[in-house]
Amino acid sequence: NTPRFSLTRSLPPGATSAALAADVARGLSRVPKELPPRWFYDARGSELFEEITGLPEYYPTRAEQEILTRHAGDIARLSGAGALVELGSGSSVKTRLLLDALPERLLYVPVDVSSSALEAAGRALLAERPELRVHAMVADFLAGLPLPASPSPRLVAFLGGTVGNLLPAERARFLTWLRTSLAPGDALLLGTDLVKEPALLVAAYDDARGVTAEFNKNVLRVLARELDADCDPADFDHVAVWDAEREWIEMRLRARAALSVKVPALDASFDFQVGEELRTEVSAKFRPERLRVELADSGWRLERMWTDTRSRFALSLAFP
Ligand code: AVJ
Repeated sequence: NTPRFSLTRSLPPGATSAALAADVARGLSRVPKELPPRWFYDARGSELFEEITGLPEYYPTRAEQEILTRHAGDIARLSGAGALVELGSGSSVKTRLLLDALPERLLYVPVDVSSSALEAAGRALLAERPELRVHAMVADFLAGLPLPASPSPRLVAFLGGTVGNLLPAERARFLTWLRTSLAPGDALLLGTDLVKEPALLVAAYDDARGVTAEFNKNVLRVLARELDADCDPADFDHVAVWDAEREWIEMRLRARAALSVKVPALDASFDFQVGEELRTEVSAKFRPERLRVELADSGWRLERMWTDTRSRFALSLAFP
């Protein structure tokens, strides 16, 4: 009688704040300053992101949902999956659309850096689905964790466009690593946001209600709590810019005045000039043709690519 819910941490306790300390030491001493986006997602950051997905300006979640609503049946049939591994477990609505199309007796393996998000989502799904088993994993999958053992064939879903948080070279490495981690017959379902009019892209990352600004500034709260850093969100402005050449959105935090962020945990302090920016996220947007090439270059065999009716977002099903 195996339990229907389990949660595994792939990282020893303390590893997370050590990784954060290392990222801060490296990222805040370089020019321009940068931090990886994974540090947004503590409990509050995960909640803010959920709120973002419902904003009128933030179209990716709805566009991807539209594709899943139409094609979850095709995805289930083409993959033949008996297990669903979800990287960055994200929004429960999308998970439900996939689960509804897959066999009822299924192992669901959500992998996320936020244990609070995993607990809440996992337990809610179990209550609705008597045949489901959930094996949640707290892990930074972008760091190349070993994928948990699970029945084959498995469908690995990496939704929301999060693959766009990786820089091109990291993305190529990640896609290659993921392919070599899978067995023949397994499948990847990859969500990617598409290039579109810059005004629409910028609005999606700089919403009128300021929820994205709060989400961006949340990383400062994480630094204050985890490393005792003396940074005040009120000292920074939220910035979202479209880099037309590299075709990605950047989120940044811009110092409103010259200031110094002391980080006792590192026995260091980091100076900001007035107007100096800290890059907190890259969110790449894709062209379907370019995406085909990237998948092929990392060894994937693309089975299908679907887009929503307004061609804002793409879902690709590929085999290793
Ligand atoms: C969860 C990484 C897909 O890049 O659009 C939302 C995160 N950042 N608003 C994205 C995010 C700002 C989101 N991903």
